[in-house]
Parts: sequence; structure tokens; C-alpha cells
Amino acid sequence: MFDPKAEAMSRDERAALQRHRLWGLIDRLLAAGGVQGERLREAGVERGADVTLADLPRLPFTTKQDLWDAYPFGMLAVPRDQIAAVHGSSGTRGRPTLVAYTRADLELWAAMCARSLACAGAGPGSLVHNAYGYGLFTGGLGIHQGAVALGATVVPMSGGMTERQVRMIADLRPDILTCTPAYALRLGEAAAEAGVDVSSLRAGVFGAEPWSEEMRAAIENVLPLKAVDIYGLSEVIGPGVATECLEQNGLHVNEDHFIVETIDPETGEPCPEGRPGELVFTTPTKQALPLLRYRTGDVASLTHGDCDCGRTLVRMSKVMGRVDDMLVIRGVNVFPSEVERVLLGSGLVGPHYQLVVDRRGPQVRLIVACEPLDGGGEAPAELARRLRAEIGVTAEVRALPAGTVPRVEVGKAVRVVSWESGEPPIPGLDRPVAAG
Ligand code: DLL
Repeated sequence: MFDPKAEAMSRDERAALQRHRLWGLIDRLLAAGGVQGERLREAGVERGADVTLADLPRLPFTTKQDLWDAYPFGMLAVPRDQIAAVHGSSGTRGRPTLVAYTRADLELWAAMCARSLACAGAGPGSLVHNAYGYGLFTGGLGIHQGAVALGATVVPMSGGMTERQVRMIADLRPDILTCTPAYALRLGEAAAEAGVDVSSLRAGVFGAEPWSEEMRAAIENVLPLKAVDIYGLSEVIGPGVATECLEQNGLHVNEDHFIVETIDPETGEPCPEGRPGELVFTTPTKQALPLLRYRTGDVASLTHGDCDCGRTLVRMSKVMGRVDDMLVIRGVNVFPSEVERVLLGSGLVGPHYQLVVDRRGPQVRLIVACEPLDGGGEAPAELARRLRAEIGVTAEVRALPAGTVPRVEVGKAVRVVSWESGEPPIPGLDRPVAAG
């Protein structure tokens, strides 16, 4: 439930709370004697009370590499027998990242996910259809525990078996849907195909992958709900780090537990308010795996200022993408989400698309696979023109028949695939463009 004491306190009150909690974190890191404690000592920090919030930008960073180096349990700040659960990310980009929780961490996580659900208007008595994957991935169990903590009823669907999901929505009449945005779209289409009534849905809490405003419009077009964005990452806690409220104007960061900064990814220097930079989080209240200035690789901007919902928490923009997902096509930097914005905003294509980075020749080419609503025609040429005009990127736009761009039923959407050699990653991609 909305907790005004925590979510609507004045900025001064919150800063005092953060400073106090930061001291505790630094003392715990120094006592734990791991890599973070060592770096603090090297930076001349001997105790928490030595630092203020204003000193934070001068403290050492922590990175994913640190977690990999310490895999699996080397960065724990508590004895192993106090770990109640482990989770992690699948490591589609290479190695898995493992994180650990004490009982207190699990309670904190549930409270944060309860806040997120409440942000979307859920409360005791709500019925939450949870189609995030259950398992090591934090989406399923995180939202599950949040729904329980909120006093709601949770339906633990996990991902996949779309027909059954749609039937359950029709039968149980949930008011809240939780899943990735790409899967929300899939569920909406499947419901329409099956002619099933999903009118009970009021809000959707969608995250775990980047999605644009245009994707939001596409989802709200196929499902009768308000789509809000939830952000989080396993290392920081999982989902529940930040969520939009029904005003849909930025994600409230739960900064009483996750102190957020944005930095220039090249220099590491702080970004001014409003300018996109790499998100960096410090977790002053986590026990098992507390992190000081963790570099997320995610790019977004921050805005202070109160929201009409009453929350005073700093707001982050939608995530534009990851620093390491940025494509460089003939010298032009582009995030996949920018291409998504142009495609979906055009009204010429359906919402499913995939970007194929063709690395077979001496020069990298970007091929955009999409499903024009008119089956081909002028859409590819027009989209190539708009991509060039609006984001400066040269791309070949390929029209594929409706239903042939790969859909993801379980896990995160795969927006970018690489074509190194041999057969194209999407069948039919190498056939001549229909038109345009
Ligand atoms: O994806 C946690 C989560 C689950 C968040 C369910 C929201 C809902 P990881 O698997 O560790 O954790 O992946 C974290 O996913 O660093 C971002 O790059 C991306 N990500 C998560 N939420 C969003 C979002 C979960 N709302 C990584 N928008 C993060 C854009 C997101 N990217």
C-alpha cells in the first residue's frame, strides 16, 4: 500500500535517513573485509561517520565483474548459513550473475515489490496474474512475494503456455497483470485471437526489458489496462527498485533503500539532473550482498520534483537501453529502443520486430525485420527513410509475413540478433524485399 511516511517524506528528511543508512553500510562493508571494504580503505574511509551523501560520487564503484570474480559467494557480507535464498540472472550475455538474500533481505524485497504493485493501484483483495518466470530469475518469485505482502491474491502462472494463461485470465478475472512487456503484447493478441474476455484487467506492471512509449501504446491497444513500468536488477534486489504510478510519468525510485546516481559512462563523473547517464545504485539496507555504487550499465535520466500521486521519491525515465546494447552502425550510435520508437510510432507495422546485425561483410549492416500491416507495399522504404531522418541510422527494412518475426513466450524479448555467417537468423530474411 502507498506508505506516505516512507514514500512522501520531504527531501531533507529522506537525505538524513539515507546518510544514516549509508554510514551503517560503510561500517558493514569495512567489517566484512571484502573487495568493497578494501577499496573504501584505499580511498581513505575508515568508518561510516566519515562520509556524507555529498561524498558518495567520490567513493569507489562496484561492477558486475566484481560479482563474477567472487562467484558464487565471495562477496557475502554475512556468513553463508544466514543466506535464505539465492537468485540470479540467466546470463544471456555470458556468465550468470548470482545474488543472495538473508531473511531480512527477502522481507525488504517483498515490501518493495508490494510498493510497486500498489503504485499500479493494486491493494489487498487484488488478484495478480503473475506471468513472470519463476526460478532463479527474480521476476516471478519477487512479484509473488510482493503480492502476498500486499495482501493480494497471486496466481503463479510463470511464463509460457499462452492459451492456458488467457483462459485463466478469463476465468479468474484478475485486475493486475505482471509480465514482460513483450509477453503482455503476446497475451493481448492471443486473447483477441481466442475471443476471450479480459476486461477485468485494470493495470499491468511490466518490466525486465527496455520498452518504449510506443510499445506502451501498442499494449494498451490490445489489453484494457494501464501499462506501468517496473525496473530492477538481481544485483540490487530484483524487481521493485523503481516503478511508475498510474500517472505514468517516470519511475519512482525507492531511494530510501536504493540510493541512485547517474554518471557519464565514459568518465564516471555525475550527470546533471535530466541528462541520461548510467544508473548507479547503493543499497544501504541490504544484508547479504550490500553494494556500494553498483554500475548497472543501464541508461536513464533522473528528475526530482513531486508527482501528482503524492510520492516525493526521485523519478527515473524509462531505461533507454544498456551501455553494452548500444549498436554502432556506420559510426552512428543507436539503442534498439530508439528503433522501436520509430517502428511502432509509424503505425505502418505490427509491434513485433527484431534487429539483425549483419556482420558477414567488411561493414556492419543493420537489418530491421518487421511485419508491415499492409503486408509489404511502401512500408519498408518509408521506415528506412524515417530511421535515417529521425535517428540518423541507415538500415535495411525487411517486410516479413505477419506472425513470422520470432515471439518470446518465456523470458526476456530478444531484440537484437547477430548474423555472423551461414543461414540468416530469421528464415526468409535473405529473400528479396517485397517492395520499397
Ligand atoms: O530483470 C528484474 C526484474 C524482473 C525487473 C521483473 C522488472 C520486472 P535481471 O534479470 O537481473 O533482473 O535483469 C536486469 O534488465 O539491468 C536492465 O538492463 C533490464 N531491465 C529490468 N527492468 C527494466 C525496465 C530483472 N523496466 C536488467 N526497463 C537491468 C528496461 C529493464 N530495462
